[in-house]
Amino acid sequence: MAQNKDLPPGQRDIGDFPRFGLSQFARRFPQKTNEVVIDIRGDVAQPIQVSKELEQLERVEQTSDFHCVTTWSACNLNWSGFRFTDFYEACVHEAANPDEQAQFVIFKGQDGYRCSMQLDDLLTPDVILADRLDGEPLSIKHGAPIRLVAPAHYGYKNAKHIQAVEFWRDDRNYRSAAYKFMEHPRGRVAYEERGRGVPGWILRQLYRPLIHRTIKQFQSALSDYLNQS
Ligand SMILES: Nc1nc2c(c(=O)[nH]1)N[C@H]1C(S)=C(S)[C@@H](COP(=O)(O)O)O[C@H]1N2
Ligand SMILES: [Mo]
Repeated sequence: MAQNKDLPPGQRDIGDFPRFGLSQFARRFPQKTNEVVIDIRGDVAQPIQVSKELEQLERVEQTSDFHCVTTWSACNLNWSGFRFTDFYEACVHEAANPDEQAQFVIFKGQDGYRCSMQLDDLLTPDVILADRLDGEPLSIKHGAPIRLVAPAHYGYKNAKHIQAVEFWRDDRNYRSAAYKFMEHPRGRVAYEERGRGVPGWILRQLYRPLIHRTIKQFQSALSDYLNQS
């Protein structure tokens, strides 16, 4: 455990990388994990599907820390995948042609999860669509077949099991998976943008007591699932 490492405000190294999320998703799992298929839609000229095209992109490796909004952090995770900027430029921009004003991006997971990001925040070199962790194909535990890794943003922006990415002019078509206060429009870790309208340091206190039981819940849900299938 990198105990002395400087972590962002309010974060603690948990020394592990647990499966985690909102409790209503603990028992929901992706149906299709052997193949990447991402629907691109929203305010686009042409809705498209991106699948094998991804493999044409430069593969990048990245070691980064992961910060859950509930205050646990997992350090030095070794991801492999494709830069979101490359994905946007090569697979989305020309083929789907999103409206120039389409800054509001919604990610949807095969488990029904959804979260939003601003396009500008996604077009930085450390944001990747990861399909490998520690040299292995991404497991169901961590987002098979592909997930977003945005280390400067809280875990809840790092959508797992991605099945659709939508580019919208505004947030009219968006229903947050959680209570509204739980999702900050940007969710940057460095600025402690944990939630909307509630200071980050208050949410720290509110969330911290939930970590242990949430990890247990997600763990037993996954082992039940793996045992029955
Ligand atoms: N599809 C999907 N993505 C998700 C979630 C989820 O429940 N479903 N939970 C989010 C939250 S709150 C966190 S902290 C991270 C956890 O990622 P992990 O399970 O790989 O640790 O995934 C995020 N992305
Ligand atoms: Mo989280």
